[in-house]
Amino acid sequence: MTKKTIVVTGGAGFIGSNFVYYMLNKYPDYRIVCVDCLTYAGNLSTLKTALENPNFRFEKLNICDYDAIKNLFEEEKPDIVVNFAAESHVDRSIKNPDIFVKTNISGTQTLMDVCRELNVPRFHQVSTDEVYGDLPLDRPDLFFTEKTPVHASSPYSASKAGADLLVLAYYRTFNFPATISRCSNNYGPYHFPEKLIPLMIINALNDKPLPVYGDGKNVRDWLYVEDHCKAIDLIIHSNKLGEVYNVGGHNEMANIDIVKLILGKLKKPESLITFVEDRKGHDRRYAIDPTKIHDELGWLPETKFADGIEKTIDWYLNNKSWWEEIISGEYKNYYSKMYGEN
Ligand code: TDX
Repeated sequence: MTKKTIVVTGGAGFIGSNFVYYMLNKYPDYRIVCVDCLTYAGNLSTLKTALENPNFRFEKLNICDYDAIKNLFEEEKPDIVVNFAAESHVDRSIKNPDIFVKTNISGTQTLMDVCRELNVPRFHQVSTDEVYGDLPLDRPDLFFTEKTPVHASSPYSASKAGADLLVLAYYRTFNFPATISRCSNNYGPYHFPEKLIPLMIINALNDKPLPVYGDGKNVRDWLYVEDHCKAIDLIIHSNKLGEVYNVGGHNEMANIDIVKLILGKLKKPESLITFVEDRKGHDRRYAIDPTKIHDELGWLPETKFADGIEKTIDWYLNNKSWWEEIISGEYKNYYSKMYGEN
């Protein structure tokens, strides 16, 4: 494999950091340049081991800052840019849509404009199945395919859909060499504690109530984060351009079943479950049809949920200092505003 320089934006976040480690391990000759502006969800301690690797560089930059990104790209001459940088929490987008539009849409546009200006040969946009809206619970035969119309429900998913449309428009108008992946819910190490799985693991460990929205019957299609990294690796090393790939695990589960499973694994009582007010506009079910990426690129999810959740719980048990530092900081204010308690 020829040596490449890959810029990973949002590489201090959950999926981005997993991708940084995946690539550093798999391609010891590659240079991985991480761009992250270290918002609340980006954490340098996540990249501690990567920072010791001479093939890794970290730059604290905002993807909306055209000049700074251009300077970096002029210096590094990336072969590939993979854009993970995004505001990603639906509940936060309901409270404050503004930053979602700025980072997710304008940030993507800025990155693509720099890439066009400097003729970067390849750009990949990491997107989400949420751009398709949701599916009804009583139609288990329905799945999102790449042909499903974009139909976002929350300010978060609308901002991701907006970015996707821009990427496809750049491909069509400027022949911009881009691809998009739309993944289902990821889980695994370094998942920020505001999201369902880490929040429930951490609250259970701390004997705190587990806040389940609505009736808990909403369904998500869970994918172990490493399988997602493998899919992106295949896409960016393929010669496909202008294509969208759905990435999902065919692993649908109701929220309440996940919560009960976590409690069972941690030997904590189900009395910790607390049903709380539903999320506004709460999507009912996400389910991905990953046939295209399987047929064209040979991707299949490898980690079974039973194994992935075990590994994830172990990771949170073995990395308490990582999440304890987060939940004792600014996150405390978010948590009490969101859930009305400390
Ligand atoms: O406290 C909670 N209680 C609860 O019942 C939280 C945080 C969530 N939930 C429910 C809402 C959802 O039905 O759990 C489900 C999963 O919620 P999140 O972890 O917030 O994920 P979701 O809204 O499904 O979006 C996630 O997957 C798609 C990511 O946050 C997105 O960034 C990604 O694009």
